[in-house]
Amino acid sequence: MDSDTIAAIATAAGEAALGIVRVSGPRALAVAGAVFQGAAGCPLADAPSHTVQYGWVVDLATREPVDEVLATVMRAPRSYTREDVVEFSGHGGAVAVRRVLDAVLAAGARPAEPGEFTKRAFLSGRLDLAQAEAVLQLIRATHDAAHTATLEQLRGGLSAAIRRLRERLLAVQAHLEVSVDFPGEEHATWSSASVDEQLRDVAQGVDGLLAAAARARPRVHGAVTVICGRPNVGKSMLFNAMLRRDRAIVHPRPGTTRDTIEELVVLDGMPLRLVDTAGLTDTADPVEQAGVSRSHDALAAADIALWVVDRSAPLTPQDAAVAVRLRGRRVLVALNKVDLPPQAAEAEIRAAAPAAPVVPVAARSGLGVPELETQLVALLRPTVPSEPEGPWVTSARHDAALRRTAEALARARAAAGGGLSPEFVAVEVREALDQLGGITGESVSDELLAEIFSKFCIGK
Ligand SMILES: Nc1nc2c(ncn2[C@@H]2O[C@H](COP(=O)(O)OP(=O)(O)O)[C@@H](O)[C@H]2O)c(=O)[nH]1
Ligand SMILES: [Mg+2]
Repeated sequence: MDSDTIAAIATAAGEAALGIVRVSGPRALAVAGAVFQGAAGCPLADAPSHTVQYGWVVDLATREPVDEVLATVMRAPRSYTREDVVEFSGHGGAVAVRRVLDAVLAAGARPAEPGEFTKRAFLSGRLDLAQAEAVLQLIRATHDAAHTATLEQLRGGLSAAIRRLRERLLAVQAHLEVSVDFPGEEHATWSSASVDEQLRDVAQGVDGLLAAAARARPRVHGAVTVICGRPNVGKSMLFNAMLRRDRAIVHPRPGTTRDTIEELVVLDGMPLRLVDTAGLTDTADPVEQAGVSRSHDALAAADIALWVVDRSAPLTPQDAAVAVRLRGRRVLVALNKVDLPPQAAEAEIRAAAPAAPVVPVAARSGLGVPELETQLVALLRPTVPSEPEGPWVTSARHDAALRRTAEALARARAAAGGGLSPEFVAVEVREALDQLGGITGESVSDELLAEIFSKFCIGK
């Protein structure tokens, strides 16, 4: 393990009451102590663990004051990294906290890499990999459900479920390996039926986690809400109205929106991945055509379609074609441009999307948009669980690893059922174990670790 002493600013940049510089490593107390002048005169190196000392950070060379701070001392192994840690809480803002960091670096610490504190927490065994990743997700959580799910992961909920599955597989593995090592010996005879039964149990556990993840997806990552309709009905203007800012280009010329644009909005605690799309139309323009094809893809993945219809113009065959596309999907109709004299017959629109509620709006002024949002949430709320029914798998990496586990287990069961010798079953069980171990970090490459932790911010 790396024995450098590292330091970084742990708080966000910008004007703030406090700024925290974190120092971790075998020399943390010496390094931080070299630039700390305690008001009580007690050197940091003598401070008991888990105490706070008031004083000043001073320039190493000149002893000029740098900032007024509280120094928190946490001695190994009772710290985030399980190393000696000192945290200076000083003033926030652009200068003070940076100057404290500079002082600490001058005293011999090295700047931490992104995620290095959490990486050390993982390497020292304080957190497993799923928990370490939860730290990153927790920092990035944009709404309560994401926070709840990642907090559960940080507390080890997912890790415990994975560990239980691994333990059962390890028992199967041991059984198979004995059979491989001592073929034909009495104690080594293996029953493919019993192996299959145990593998089936584990596979059911894996499937259960995947199913819970699929159910939780809209709650944690946002329900995919695709704004669709023919060109020029005001999709982009409605998108902007719902975001309360000018995100997408709005223009009277049809075909302005070429690509899909996605933003997260949180309505009454419900996260939505709001997608603005190119108008659904037949077009000869290859670029617009590519946009239309993306719109179709977005629609295919939608939890709900927000169909925008321009009430100020008669319905067109293009509108009818969109309605056909939306058949069988969950739809909410935004009857737009109600600030203009009506042209489209509402009965015709209701007939085109019989099950869909219709909300009149004027995207331009924002009229009706809150009602539209209330309807949207009312339609989505019953479809997504409000509480986790077990650990929620929230990361794409974990989801992929679970899928590969399920595949390996299916191959293992096929081998066992097909009368193959235990070696063949064992290879697949080993693969399943590796995939599960990749989630919690028992079996991960250094490259993968580097990649995971590089996504962290500096100071975490
Ligand atoms: N009067 C009025 N015009 C609107 C409204 N919403 C959109 N528009 C206009 O309709 C045109 C097309 O809007 P845009 O959002 O680009 O449509 P999109 O092609 O469906 O994305 C623009 O000129 C907008 O100013 C509305 O509620 N009232
Ligand atoms: Mg548009």
